[in-house]
Amino acid sequence: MKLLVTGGAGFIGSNFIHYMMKNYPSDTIINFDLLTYAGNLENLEDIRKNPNYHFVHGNICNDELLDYVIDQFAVDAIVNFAAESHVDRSITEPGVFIKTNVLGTQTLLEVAKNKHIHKYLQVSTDEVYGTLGSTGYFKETTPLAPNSPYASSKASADLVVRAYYETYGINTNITRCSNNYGPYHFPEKLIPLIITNALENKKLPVYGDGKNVRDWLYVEDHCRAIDLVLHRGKPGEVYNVGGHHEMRNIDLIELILDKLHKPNSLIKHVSDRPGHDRRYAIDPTKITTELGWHPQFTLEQGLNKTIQWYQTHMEWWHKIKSGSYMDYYKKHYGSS
Ligand code: NAD
Ligand code: TDX
Repeated sequence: MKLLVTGGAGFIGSNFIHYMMKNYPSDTIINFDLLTYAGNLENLEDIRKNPNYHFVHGNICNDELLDYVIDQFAVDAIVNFAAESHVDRSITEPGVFIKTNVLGTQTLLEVAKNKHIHKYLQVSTDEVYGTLGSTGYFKETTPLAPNSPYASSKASADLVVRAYYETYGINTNITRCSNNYGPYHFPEKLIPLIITNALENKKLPVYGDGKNVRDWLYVEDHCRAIDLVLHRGKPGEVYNVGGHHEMRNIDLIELILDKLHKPNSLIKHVSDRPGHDRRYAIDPTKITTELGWHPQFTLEQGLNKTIQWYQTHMEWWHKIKSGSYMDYYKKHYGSS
């Protein structure tokens, strides 16, 4: 397969490229990425020289460049990870989320249509469903009810994907996964933020009462789900991905502190995120029964691996946290 992976220099995209290069060594992978603040080629340093891996610096809104790349490499499938992905940034700067996540997706679909791409896979999120109360699960049939500008941009993109399947018959799939964590996770997100701040004995900002629930999945389990959908997903179908690993933020933070032998006194409750979704939880029955997907890592195992990765890759995150990220951090959290 000749696979165009957009957003491959980010967290999940780079894990996916590693996963694919390991499991399908004769496939060709073209990583197409704009290298925004979240894109980092160091995530792929070890495979940089692999002859089956290619990097193209570009914007998914640039149809001419996409046309050129697809012809040049005879691409037959696209997996779209490229996105603005941080909810908090979408609250202060929603415009770029609409441009990249909605217009970028439509541009990719248009190119996929014109170039007769065999499969287009949109990597979406459970956030498109909005929030749950204390019971219930998101199913593929749950109505879309996004609450943040980020979630609304992803939901909009999903609807454009649907329209390209229904109208033009493109072979599309959408995966909607719960919160990922693991290596190369940008430290603006909760788990890497908590681990790295705790390692530096810095305060750990908890939004509101900390009782919001997220359903955590180790990134490699997500990559395996995408692989299955890419190869065996039924045209036009949506697949929810999640491993039933729900936890309240505050409990998760205390668990991480315990593993790091750091005191709970580092926790600092701060103002809540506007429109903060209370609970996410995925029902993965469809991908489990149709495609045989099961998570391989428990939250305990995944967290241990992740903590160990951040402990042994200090240089990777020190570099990020000493750059323009610190300007964002101070603006968002104040100087503490
Ligand atoms: P990320 O922010 O770590 O990476 C995004 C990547 O996209 C970066 O490499 C960035 O440079 C690139 N990019 C941004 N704008 C671009 C553009 N216009 N053109 C080309 N490249 C561009 O994100 P992530 O956490 O790896 O998420 C990847 C995808 O998975 C996103 O679509 C996100 O919505 C989805 N998702 C994420 C999670 C999660 O928990 N992180 C869960 C479910 C779904
Ligand atoms: O400093 C913080 N304090 C805090 O309490 C941060 C950054 C987050 N939180 C809370 C907000 C959420 O309830 O932790 C939870 C997780 O927050 P994020 O890591 O920002 O993730 P979330 O908003 O749930 O969205 C993530 O999962 C779905 C990804 O960022 C999205 O890209 C993905 O679609």
